[in-house]
Amino acid sequence: MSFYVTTPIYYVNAEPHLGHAYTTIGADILARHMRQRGEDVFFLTGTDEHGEPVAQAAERQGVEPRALADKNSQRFKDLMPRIDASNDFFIRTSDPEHVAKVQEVMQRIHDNGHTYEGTYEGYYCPRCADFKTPTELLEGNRCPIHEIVLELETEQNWFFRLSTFQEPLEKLYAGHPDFVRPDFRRNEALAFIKGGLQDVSLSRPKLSWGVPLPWDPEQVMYVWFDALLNYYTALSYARPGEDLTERYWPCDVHVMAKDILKFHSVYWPAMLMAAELPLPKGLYVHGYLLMDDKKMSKSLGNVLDPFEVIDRFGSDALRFYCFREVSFGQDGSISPAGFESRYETELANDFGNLASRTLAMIDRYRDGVVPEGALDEALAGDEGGGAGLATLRDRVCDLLDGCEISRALEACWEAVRRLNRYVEEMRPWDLAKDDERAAELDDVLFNLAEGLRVVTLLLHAYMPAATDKLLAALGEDDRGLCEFGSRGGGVEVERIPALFPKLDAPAKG
Ligand code: ME8
Repeated sequence: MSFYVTTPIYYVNAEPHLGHAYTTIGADILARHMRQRGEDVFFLTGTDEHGEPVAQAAERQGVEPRALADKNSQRFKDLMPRIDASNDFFIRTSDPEHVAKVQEVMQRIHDNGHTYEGTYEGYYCPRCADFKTPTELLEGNRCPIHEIVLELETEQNWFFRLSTFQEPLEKLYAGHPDFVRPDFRRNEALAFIKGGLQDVSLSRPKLSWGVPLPWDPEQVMYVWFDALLNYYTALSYARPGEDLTERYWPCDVHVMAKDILKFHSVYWPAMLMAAELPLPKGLYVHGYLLMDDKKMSKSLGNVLDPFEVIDRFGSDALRFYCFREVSFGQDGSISPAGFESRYETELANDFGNLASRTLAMIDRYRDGVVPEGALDEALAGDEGGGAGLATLRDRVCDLLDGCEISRALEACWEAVRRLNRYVEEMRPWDLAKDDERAAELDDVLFNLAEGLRVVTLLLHAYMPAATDKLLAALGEDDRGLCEFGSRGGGVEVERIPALFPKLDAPAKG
């Protein structure tokens, strides 16, 4: 089966920060996991380059919008291999193929009678590229997200008849309870729809940095219409000479934070209905990474540079930390000190030690060959916290089917801890002293190697680099997911240096 997952396309008005890395890593974990399940995966990310946020940032810096877009888009592109994102394509909305396809779809929406010309008056936030309703504004007509003072703007432009999609959207939500996850975000989206939908402006007359309306080239498309369509247009040109639309559309899941929920849960399905295109199967809306209790954002300036974090902790640790510390779906605070603490206690101690002691004991007691043994019923079973290894794979798959990335990671971590407890309980170092108990030692080492292999395969989507090393050391070439007990003994393993070596200098903060 095919599985198509996307991230938002990021604005190129500034460099990437950890918030962008977070969503991208989340989507990457889903993509990698589904590939391990044998699905035909397409994972898309990219940059949103048109419209006011970029035009204004370029003006402030005294450069052309295209120059700023080229520079920052490249920073986002460079980020992808650094965070081990396995995206199948990187779309730029300045790609001529994207522009042409957007014009084609918008012309269809126009031809289908869903547009008209009118006058708009409202408070416009150039950073959000969005008009705000008076109730959304902070005191002093300030943007609720960027906290900047907004101007009242009046302009002549084209409108999209969003109001006529109120009923179809309500029907969509009634018929697809999973369209927006988690549930509380679905309720927010539905409340917005039920509150009454207003038509929205579809073009901007004063801007030149954008996609011209095919039927009125004096106006450029409101950036959100151009941006949302990236999820659809990318498939038509991601592979030269091949159109992937049939193969992957409709999308399985669009991943994003709650700041852009309205666009994805209301505008986007309405646009697709207007263009008579199939709707995505669902959205997953996560919370914000906070620094000092505020949303990490370039306009507030409280950002962590992902490149610096990776230089210090490595990509695996970043990928792990984000989804351990901040439960996917909720807001959560992160800090350099928090990174350090989880690195030491969970990566170096829990997982790193389990790996090194398992490999070391097989090396020392059995010359580096996993012995044959019998599966330990207690380790396999679900009693004592529901962390049984026999059901681990299915539980993780079910959770990741619902994009529950943190809960699936927690299930794996329970298994890591359970395996560590198993070592403490079984005391293989004592068994090794007694030749009469050689068969018991075989069983323990067999179960440890097998448990570690199964959990490491599940963690591979989260920490691809470290798990690759460990799986190679465990003599496992395949990356497909396995059941506990599916591999017998007789496999050679080798000791490797610490997967998560001690950090040198302490982090500040
Ligand atoms: O909104 N915590 O682009 P953008 C978690 N171009 N995620 C965060 C975050 C934080 N503190 N800060 C940013 C746009 N993100 C549009 C999208 S899509 C058709 C167009 C992530 O550069 C999160 O995924 O402002 C959020 O939704 C996205 O970056 C916004 O990126």
